Amino acid sequence: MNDKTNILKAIVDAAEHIVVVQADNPDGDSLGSALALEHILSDIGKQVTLYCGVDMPGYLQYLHGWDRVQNQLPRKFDASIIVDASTLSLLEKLQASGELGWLSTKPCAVLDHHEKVEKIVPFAKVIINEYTRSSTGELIYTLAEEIRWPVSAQAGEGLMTAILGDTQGLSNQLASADTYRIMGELVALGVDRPALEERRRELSKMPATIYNYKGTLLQRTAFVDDGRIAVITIPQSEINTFSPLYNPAPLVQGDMLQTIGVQVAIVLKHYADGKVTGAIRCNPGFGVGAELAEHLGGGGHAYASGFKVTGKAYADVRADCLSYCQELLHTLTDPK
Ligand SMILES: [Mn+2]
Repeated sequence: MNDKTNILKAIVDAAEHIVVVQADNPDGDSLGSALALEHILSDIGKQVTLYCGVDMPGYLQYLHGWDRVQNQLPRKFDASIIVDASTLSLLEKLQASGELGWLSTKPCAVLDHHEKVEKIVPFAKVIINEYTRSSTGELIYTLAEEIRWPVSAQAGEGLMTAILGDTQGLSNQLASADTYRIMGELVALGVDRPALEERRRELSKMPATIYNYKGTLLQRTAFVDDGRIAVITIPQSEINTFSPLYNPAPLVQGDMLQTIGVQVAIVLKHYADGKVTGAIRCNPGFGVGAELAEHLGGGGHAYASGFKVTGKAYADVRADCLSYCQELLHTLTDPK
């Protein structure tokens, strides 16, 4: 075992009660990793509490145990493990509640796979951040192998979910040969991927009213800049009727990006109080999302970003968004 793995093992060995912390942006990797650690550490006799400052998103609620994640630290614990984030900027909920200070007084290990990290958690005793790993779940599997922590099928289900989440079902560049090896071993452990997939699909099914509404949105899509940008606006009345049932942007953005020629898909929401929000998604090679969102006071990643504007006329926001998006796309295609 290398030094870092030894420190992780020592932190776990010395603790009776361990808190597994997910940052303020939970996803399949962080929740799957947290649930896997809960099983792995329970199986070696530890008490485990799962913490996340924000609620688990609905699309993850097919994972058994998601409802054990709580949004407060327990009164007493001996150590913590932060999964899938090494930056303080994603632990704002703990900062706001004053609990971060509390966390910092106990031994803390960070398990992550993000390449560029700013504001690194300063109080961690050990940070194991391997950016060659597809996911934190994959990292945890290799650590369990090294330390010889047994991995049950239940733990394996969390790890598989973590890997599939970050690799988009083993389809993106993050999936390495070792990722496939580990997936094979998880199947050998008894993890039933088809059953997992079926539970996920069952949970993400839409009501018939939403199915029909999706048709309306597709009809209303505007294609601008020679079809490079697809844009839809959702007014307050539709937000009231449909948003409680299903989030409209992810309902159509995949189809918008699957339209020939489309480089950027934008879903605007126009609220009655004048607020305008935008969800931006881009196709590979056209990652203007972060810059476009920043121009409008928002932020995010190259391929997925968002913004919120208040105090400006909707028509002006839409025009500004589309013209700046065109400018960014044209800079990409005609480099100066
Ligand atoms: Mn991840």
